[in-house]
Amino acid sequence: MKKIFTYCSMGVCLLFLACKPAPKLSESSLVPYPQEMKDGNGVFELNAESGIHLIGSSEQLTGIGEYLAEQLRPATGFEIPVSYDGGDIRLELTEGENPEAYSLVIEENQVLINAAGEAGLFYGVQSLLQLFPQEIAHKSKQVQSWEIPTGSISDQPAFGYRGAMLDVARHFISVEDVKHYIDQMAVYKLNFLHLHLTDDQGWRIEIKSWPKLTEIGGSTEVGGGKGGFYTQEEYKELVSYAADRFITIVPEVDMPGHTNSALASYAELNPGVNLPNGKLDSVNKQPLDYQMPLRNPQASELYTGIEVGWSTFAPKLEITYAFVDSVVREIAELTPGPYFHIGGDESHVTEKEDYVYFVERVQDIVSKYGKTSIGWDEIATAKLLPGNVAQFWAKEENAKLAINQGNQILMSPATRAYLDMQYDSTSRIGLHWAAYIELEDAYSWDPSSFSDSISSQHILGVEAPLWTETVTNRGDMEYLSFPRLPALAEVAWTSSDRRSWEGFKSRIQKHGARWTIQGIGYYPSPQVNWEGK
Ligand code: TNX
Repeated sequence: MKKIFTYCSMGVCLLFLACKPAPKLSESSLVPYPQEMKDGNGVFELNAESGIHLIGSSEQLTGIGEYLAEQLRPATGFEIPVSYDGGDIRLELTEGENPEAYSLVIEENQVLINAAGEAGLFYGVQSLLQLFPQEIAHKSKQVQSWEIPTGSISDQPAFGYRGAMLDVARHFISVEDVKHYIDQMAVYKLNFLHLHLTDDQGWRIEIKSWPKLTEIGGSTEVGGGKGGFYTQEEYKELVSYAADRFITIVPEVDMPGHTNSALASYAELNPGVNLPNGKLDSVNKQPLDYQMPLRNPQASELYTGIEVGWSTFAPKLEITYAFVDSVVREIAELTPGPYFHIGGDESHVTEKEDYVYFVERVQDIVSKYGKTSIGWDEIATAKLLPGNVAQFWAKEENAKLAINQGNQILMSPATRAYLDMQYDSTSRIGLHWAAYIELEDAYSWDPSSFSDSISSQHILGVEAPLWTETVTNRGDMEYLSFPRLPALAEVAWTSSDRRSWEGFKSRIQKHGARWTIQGIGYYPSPQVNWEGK
C-alpha cells in the first residue's frame, strides 16, 4: 500500500515537473545579469511559515526587511513576519569592502543574503524577488507554489553611478508618477535619479526667495498645458522615497541657456538695454543690475514650443549670481546627495567668454554649498573644479577636455542612452535627431570602449535621460523606458565580459509578463520573443 502511494506521488510529481520544470538558477532571467552564479539542484519554497530574519545592526535593516515582505505578501497571502528572532530568509550585514556588493545563497530550507552595506542587501533582495515566478507581482492573492532554484550568486556593480534622468520641465511629471518610476529603477539596481527641474518651458521647484519662478515659470509646459511644480515639501518627499530605495536624487537647474521660464518670471534677470563696455556704467561705477531704470529690462514671454538654444541668463550682471546663489542654496539644503547638476548645454546665444565665466562662478557657488557639480559636456570648455563631472551626451572633444583636466565622465551618449529617441520611424512618440534606438542599440555598447578618448578609469557611470518634449503621461514614459531602461541598467551594472545581446534578449522576454501584471505599458520590441504576447 505504502509503495503504491509512493509511486503515485512520484507520478504526480513527475507530471508536475513535466508541466513546469524548476528552472536552474543560471537559467533564471535576472536583469541586470550577476557577476557570478552557481547552480544547486533543488528548490526553496516560500510558504505560510516563512519569515524574514534580520541579522546586524543598522537602522535601515528593518526598512529593507519590510520592503521585501511588502513585495511578497500581496500575491502569496502569507504573513511574512520581519524580526530579529528567526525566519527562513536571512538578511545579514557582514564585514566587507564594497557596500554595493552582495551574496545570495539559496538552500532548500533557507535563503541567505549577505552584504557589507545596506545598499548591497537591497540589491540582493531585488535579485531574490526576480527569481520568484512572475505572478509574485500581483497585488492580490494567487493560489500557486512559490519556488525558486537553489544555488548561489555573488554580485557587484561595474559602475558606481547608475542613473536615470527625468525631464520634468518640458512636461511636468507628478510626484506619484516619479515615485512609480523610482520603484522600477530600484528593481533594476539603478542608484541615481537626476531630475531636470528647469528649462525654457517650465520651472518645477519652489524657491521661497524667488516665488514667481513657480507662480509664473511653472504655469505652463510644452503644448501649453497647465504645467505644475514641486513644493519644497514634495521635493523632500521624493528625496526620501528614493532614499528608501537606495536612490540618490540629483537636482538640475539648467543654465545659462534653457532659462526662459526664469527670464519670464523676473524682468530683472534679463539684460535689458545693452550699455556699452559691459559690466560697469562709466558714470556711476555701479554694476548694471543696480541700475534698473537704465537697463529697463523686460520679462520674456512664456514658451511652449520645443526649440532649443535661444535663451540665456545675463552672465555680466551681478543679479544673475545673487539669483543663482539663492536657488542653489535652497535646493542644496533639501538635497542630501553629493551632486548638483548645473546644466550648461546648448547655450548657443551666450558669448563663449561669458559662458566660461558663468560656469566657473556657478561651480564656485555649488561648491560653497557643499555640493559637487555635474554639467552637460559643454561645461568642460571652462576650468572645472577638481571632482566635478562632465556628462557626455554629444561631443567627444568636450569629454576629452574634461579628462585632460583630470575630471570624470558620466556616460549618456545620445545615440545609445537617450530614452526619448524613437525605436524606429514608426514609434508613436519620441524624437530622432541623434538616432533611432532599438533595444539592441540601447544594450549593445560598452561605456569603456564607446570612444577612444574615454576609458574605464575616467567613467563615473552611465545615465539614461528621458527628455519629455513628446512625453505627456505615464503611459508615454513607460513606452519609451521599457525595455530600454533595464537594458541600460545592465550596461551600468554588469561588466562587459559578462554581457551578451543574446543572453539579455532571452532574459528580458520574461520581464514583459511581469510588466503586464503591473500595468506597465512597455514597447514590445520585435527583436524579442515576449513571453505571453
Ligand atoms: C538635447 S541633451 C538637449 C535637450 C533636449 C534633447 C532632446 C541636452 C543636454 N540637451 O534640451 O530635450 O536634446 O532629445
